[in-house]
Amino acid sequence: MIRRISEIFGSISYKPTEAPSPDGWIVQERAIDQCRPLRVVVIGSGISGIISSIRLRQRIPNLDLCVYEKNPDVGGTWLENRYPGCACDIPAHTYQASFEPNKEWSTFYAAAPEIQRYWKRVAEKYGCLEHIKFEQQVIEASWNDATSKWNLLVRDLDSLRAYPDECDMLISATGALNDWKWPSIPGLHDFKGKLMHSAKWDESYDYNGQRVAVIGNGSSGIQIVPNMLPTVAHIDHYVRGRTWLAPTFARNQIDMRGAELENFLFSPEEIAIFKADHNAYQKFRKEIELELQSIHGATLLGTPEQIGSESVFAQNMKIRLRRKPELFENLLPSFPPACRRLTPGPGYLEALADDKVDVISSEIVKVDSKGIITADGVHHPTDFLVCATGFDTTFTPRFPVIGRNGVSLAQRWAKTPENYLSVAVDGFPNYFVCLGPNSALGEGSLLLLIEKEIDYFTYCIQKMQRDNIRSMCVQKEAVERFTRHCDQYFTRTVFSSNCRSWYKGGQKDGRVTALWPGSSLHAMKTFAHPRWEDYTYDYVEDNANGWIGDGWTMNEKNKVINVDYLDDDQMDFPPIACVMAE
Ligand code: N01
Repeated sequence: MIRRISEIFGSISYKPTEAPSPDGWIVQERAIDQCRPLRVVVIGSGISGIISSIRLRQRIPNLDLCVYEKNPDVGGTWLENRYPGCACDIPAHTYQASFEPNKEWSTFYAAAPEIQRYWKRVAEKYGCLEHIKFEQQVIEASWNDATSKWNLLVRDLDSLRAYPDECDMLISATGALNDWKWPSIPGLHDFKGKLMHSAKWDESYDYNGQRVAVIGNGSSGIQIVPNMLPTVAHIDHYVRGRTWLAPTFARNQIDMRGAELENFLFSPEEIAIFKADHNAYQKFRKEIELELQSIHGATLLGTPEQIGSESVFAQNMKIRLRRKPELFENLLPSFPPACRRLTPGPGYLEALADDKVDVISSEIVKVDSKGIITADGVHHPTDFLVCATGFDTTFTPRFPVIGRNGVSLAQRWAKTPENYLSVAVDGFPNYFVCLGPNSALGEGSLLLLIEKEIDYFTYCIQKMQRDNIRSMCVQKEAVERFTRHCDQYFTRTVFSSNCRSWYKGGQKDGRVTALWPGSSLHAMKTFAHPRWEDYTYDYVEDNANGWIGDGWTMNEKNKVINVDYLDDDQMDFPPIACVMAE
């Protein structure tokens, strides 16, 4: 129930006066719940950018949101990556927004175009598109301490004109694996056949009937080899390091359907049941989610799950390589499973055992105009050379991000990408990173982690509005503590074992810079309650008392009195110990 004061007294306005105060006047002319206007810029409209756009608009009043996207469409990695077989190797029903289940995924592991279409639908449904400026690339960001704003330089990719912008809060949602790079192999660019990187695929190129070389057996190479195999004449697959292949999740779901992993399609009848019966869908979805969330123990050295996984994985690989048993010995790693990123690789091991594939483990020495020369002196002629060789994983942004005292993020992270909870860095106020260093997962649900990181950003921005804060910055000590915590945590995990991995910046040993120190359920709890004491704050008009305002609430200032706190649905009824007689 509400009442408008003007109904009683008409609309006489009140002007406060500042009485002289020897210590300075600290009563600030604002209602206690007045939310000051904030401009937030998000860089990127992949999954992180879309979820940020949804949650910020849902939770932050008085928000001016702008999302800059270099591409002509949303989807990020799922828009850009178009190599043959590009799909998510996490089951589709666990790789979607928690609040927007898609009951119509066509396959168990969804392909890139279907994932991109899903995120485009989500962006449309929640009204994100009108806030996204496409083909606009942020090329510089610098913090201005005097104004407590980020000054941006943005390039219009059509006219190539650069123009300035500014914001109170900057969120980097550019993705951890977006900056693809050529491998450093002598002579690579002397090659006269077709040369392509997995992350920059030219879909117009017809490789049918060709002799192909695929360098790299990371998650991309593992998907490319079986998917090119049916139409090419031959594949030389260059495998520098050994790798584990995982048995799939939800094996019982696959067995139930009598399907194979490679062709696990949901039937129209099953999709119709999911759509008609939400409980049936939830049961199915949660069963797969439960499996995804149940393997954290296998990442900790010496646990029964970790020790047990080696023999289960080895047995699975042996069966899948039964046509060429000698390959099993050549591929079996000496490091534990999950040290490098694990993938089930549907069809990969079976493809390696195909007569059209040669697995080459002799090191690549150089490339010439016609092919690849390996350390054993053999020249391997090739028509089409595919580098599935990964990304720049230094986490340094591709454009200058300049924080306090003129220090750039590239300088701050020159030695190692120290951070706080993967989302913040000292010296860079009002700046949050989605999927920054130490935010990837070796198991569990990455989408859950992304959502919870973004929740955390919204809690921080809400605090800035509530407490009249103009800038908040994580403390150096908190960054140092988290860095030390990560270093100690990872000594007990498989990720620190002796394998080359982008989790360690492409090194065999060294710091684990890419992974979250815990499970995704652990990340969910971590991000639920920001530790405000780990930040420092600057206040609007340098008045730390501003948060309490001038004694009014917003409604009262607008001459509206609201007593809905007496409604049953707003009442916090305590549990009753005994029922009293009337
Ligand atoms: O890259 P990688 P990726 N000579 O860095 C080899 C995500 N992803 O694009 O292991 C010879 O993992 C290198 O060899 P080595 C996912 O998070 C997800 O495959 O360093 N070889 C390695 O084998 C994944 O982890 C999906 O000895 C050279 C490979 O190239 C991440 O992206 C799908 C070489 C690089 O592997 C990156 O995967 C695809 C050289 N000079 C990707 N240089 C999903 O399904 C490098 N290599 C969700």
